[in-house]
Amino acid sequence: MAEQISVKELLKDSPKNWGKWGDDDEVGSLNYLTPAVVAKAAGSIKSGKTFTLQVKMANPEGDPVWPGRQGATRINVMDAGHYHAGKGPAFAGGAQYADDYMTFFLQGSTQYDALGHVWYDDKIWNGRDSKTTIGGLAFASILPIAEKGVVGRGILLDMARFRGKESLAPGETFTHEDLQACAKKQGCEIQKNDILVIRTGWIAQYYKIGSVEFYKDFIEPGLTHSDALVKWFHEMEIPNLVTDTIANEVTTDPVSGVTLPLHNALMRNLGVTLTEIAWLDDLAADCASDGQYTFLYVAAPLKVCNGTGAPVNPVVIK
Ligand code: UVW
Repeated sequence: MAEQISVKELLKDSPKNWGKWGDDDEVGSLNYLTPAVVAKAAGSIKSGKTFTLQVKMANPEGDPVWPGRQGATRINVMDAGHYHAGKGPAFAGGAQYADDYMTFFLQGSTQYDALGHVWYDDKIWNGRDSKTTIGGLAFASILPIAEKGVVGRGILLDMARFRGKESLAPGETFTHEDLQACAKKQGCEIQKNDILVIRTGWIAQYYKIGSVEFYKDFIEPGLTHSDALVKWFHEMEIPNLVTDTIANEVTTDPVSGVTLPLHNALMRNLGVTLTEIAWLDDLAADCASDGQYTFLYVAAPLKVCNGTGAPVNPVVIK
């Protein structure tokens, strides 16, 4: 059996944006979303129809997460039951209330990855030491992304519809050329600085077939690594990749055998922000019915200090 190639070897000629926005930059390719780019993107709004892209959290049907993580747990700590048991706090005037708390993986819902979330060769985004992640991300955490916010022109690339499928199959791959062909079929074109919103139909399958079937021989469909694809993302100055899969790319690259190489090629090296587990089915149905696949995309993950990522409920305005 051939020896497994390392991600370092695979990406040895891959472009990097380290230093491009200064050595202290923590938001990477979001820098492409300048005020001029945002103002132009607002011109994509035609009808004012809105869509939210987060999956439900603490869903009784379960939360789709990367294997090894758990979905959110929400627990009531105050409700009418407490008052009926004589344990609710007595407010002057008689007002009563319900309260709860939730525990969850920061990557356990629709979420932004911090640029320091994934690395190889002991270096994270912008060349910082991976030791800066110990005990909490001291550099390139989710906080700077949350403070900046993400606003730009989004383009839905409905790969599932393009291939005439309800969902792409486990391990099914596609390339940047397929994205361009999909856009063409949809009657639109991917432009420089576009936020790519890619629908595979995969996350909807979690709710449809149930978690046991969903996680069996787990391998997600998605983009697959090539030098040409990384070069294209670099030249197109893509700020953000949003998908309805848990990890934004095919789980294991079928050519190299490397797990999640695009996390490193795009996020660690180019500073492309990754948004995972997005709910795209309602948006996609609307785009198919009115033929408008471009829109204003607005998102801001939660301001979690030192976090490796944070939940987000992006809003699309068509
Ligand atoms: C992993 O961290 C494995 O994936 P994700 O970026 O989907 O959270």
